[in-house]
Amino acid sequence: MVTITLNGQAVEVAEGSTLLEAAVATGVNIPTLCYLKDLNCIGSCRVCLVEVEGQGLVTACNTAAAEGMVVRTDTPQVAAARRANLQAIMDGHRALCATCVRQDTCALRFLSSTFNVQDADEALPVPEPWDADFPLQRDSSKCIKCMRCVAICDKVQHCGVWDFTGVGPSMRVIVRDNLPIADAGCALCGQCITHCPTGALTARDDVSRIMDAILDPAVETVVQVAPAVRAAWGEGVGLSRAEATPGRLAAALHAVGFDKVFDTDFAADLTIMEEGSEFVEFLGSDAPRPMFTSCCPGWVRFVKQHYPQFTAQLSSAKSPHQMMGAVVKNTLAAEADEAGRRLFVVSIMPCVAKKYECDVPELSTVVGATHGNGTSDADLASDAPAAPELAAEATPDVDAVLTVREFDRLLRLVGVDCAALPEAPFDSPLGLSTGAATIFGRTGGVMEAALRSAAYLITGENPDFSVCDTADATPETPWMSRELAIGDATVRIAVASGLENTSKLLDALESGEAAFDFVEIMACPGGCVGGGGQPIRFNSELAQTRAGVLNRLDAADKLRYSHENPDIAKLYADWIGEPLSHTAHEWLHTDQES
Ligand code: HC1
Ligand code: SF4
Repeated sequence: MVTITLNGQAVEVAEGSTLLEAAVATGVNIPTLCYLKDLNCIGSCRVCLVEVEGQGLVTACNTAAAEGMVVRTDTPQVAAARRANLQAIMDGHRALCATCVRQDTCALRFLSSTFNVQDADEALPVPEPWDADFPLQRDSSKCIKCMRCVAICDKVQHCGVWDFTGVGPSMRVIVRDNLPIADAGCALCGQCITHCPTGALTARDDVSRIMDAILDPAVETVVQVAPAVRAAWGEGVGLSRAEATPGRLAAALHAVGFDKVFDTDFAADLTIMEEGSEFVEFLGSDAPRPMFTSCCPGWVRFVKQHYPQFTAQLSSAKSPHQMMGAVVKNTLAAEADEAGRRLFVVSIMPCVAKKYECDVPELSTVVGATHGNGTSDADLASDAPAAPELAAEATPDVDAVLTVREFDRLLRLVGVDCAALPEAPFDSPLGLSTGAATIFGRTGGVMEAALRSAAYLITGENPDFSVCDTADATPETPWMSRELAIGDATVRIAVASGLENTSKLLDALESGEAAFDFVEIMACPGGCVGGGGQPIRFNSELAQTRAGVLNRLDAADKLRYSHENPDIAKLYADWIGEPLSHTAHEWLHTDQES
């Protein structure tokens, strides 16, 4: 330990601590813009200046606390120096706060108003060209060169999309090698967005498309909401965690004007039926190990771009929200058609990559090709109802995806008073789900849900697995692994989240240093609860808190096994037959190598 004097008080801090860490540990606030703990301690914004006796002004984020140091954070001189540095940053920033989607969560705006910084009186920077259709959007004129995106993308997500060029005032953040963003190896995890202090990085805004669909009488809007959304949506509309219940979420979706409100959790249960059955078949085969989960499009994009040798080992199951879209389009299209309406499926997701996933041509459904026209296949239950004729037509499973941030904005736009809403159920029959589905939203949840049902399929009994949680992954233990006895089989599983951790696991698999049967990967640290489309609170990592919400919902659920969801059983009886049937393959699986 070392002892320093901080604002007149003697303070003991761990050896090696920076002055910023010493201040945080003692409850003294020092403003920061570029600092990211352990990842980006470069002192480039110079907003964390403090005064050290004998040294003058130094940056707190990268100055080590030394025995006997006398430090002041609270003098007018320190404040004036911070203000001058903030003004210099603002002079190079195109501040369009009135229309910026980050206006409520922008660290620069907050500090600028606190420090009485003025709008730039110099020529504003001009935004560099950008692909307006790409799900990740960048406005270079709002970039303050803090390098947080470079650090998170390189050190946590292993993608290396961002780089910089030039030095001093001419330094610019760029896409590596000046590549078009679509060719730069971006997984679309969105972590650069949630760690950007300003509105320089955002997700493509699709709110207007959804408003147009809601207002069009010829369109029947069907919305679904991802597992991890229920743990975070209230953050952006001022609800406490106790107020932001799944029932109030369903009510809010109705209040926005969606015609049908379904739950992606239902489709997560369906995914377990398909992927769990696929895994049981896989276990009995000599296919190369391991089988990988496929529900995270950030991970799927990453493996295809960075480790294509593993692509063939992805589960063929579509992700739950795509399965939901396929089920909706196949089972409800005829009814909508009779009413002269066209179905439009919207997913509310904690995710930016889902905006890409819903546009993948292979993830579409040929409505009318199977049961929509009454031609049931052999494995369909014999008493299944024949649906009216429909012309066979390819349609995306999901028409549009909104992030949670966009959804919260939609609620504010429509003026929904969420706190006053009485709770409402999700619509039937695609709204009932189990606790196993709810934990999909956090790392380890898909694995646990799949094993709950795979074990039942193998032994005929419900197992009692402990939680597979990698929230505490460290550089030394980047993934969690277990060996589980299921019936006569020993199943070796591993779970990783974050793409740097994932690369370490893939490298170990490739070198033979590790061997597993089933591996769950989620691109975002902590899983979808930490997703790139979730609400932003500057310098707060909320994944673990949100995971706690999902774990509590699972523990409180009367149904905790996907195979016990009665509406899933009915969907199979009425439409699909059984897991891995011909219809299941047509609706719910995809060729990952195409
Ligand atoms: Fe996810 Fe999934 S859990 S991918 O993290 O498999 O986005 O929540 O919706 O589809 O169910 C995200 C979350 C989500 C899918 C499910
Ligand atoms: Fe999207 Fe979840 Fe994957 Fe992140 S972990 S990219 S939020 S699906």
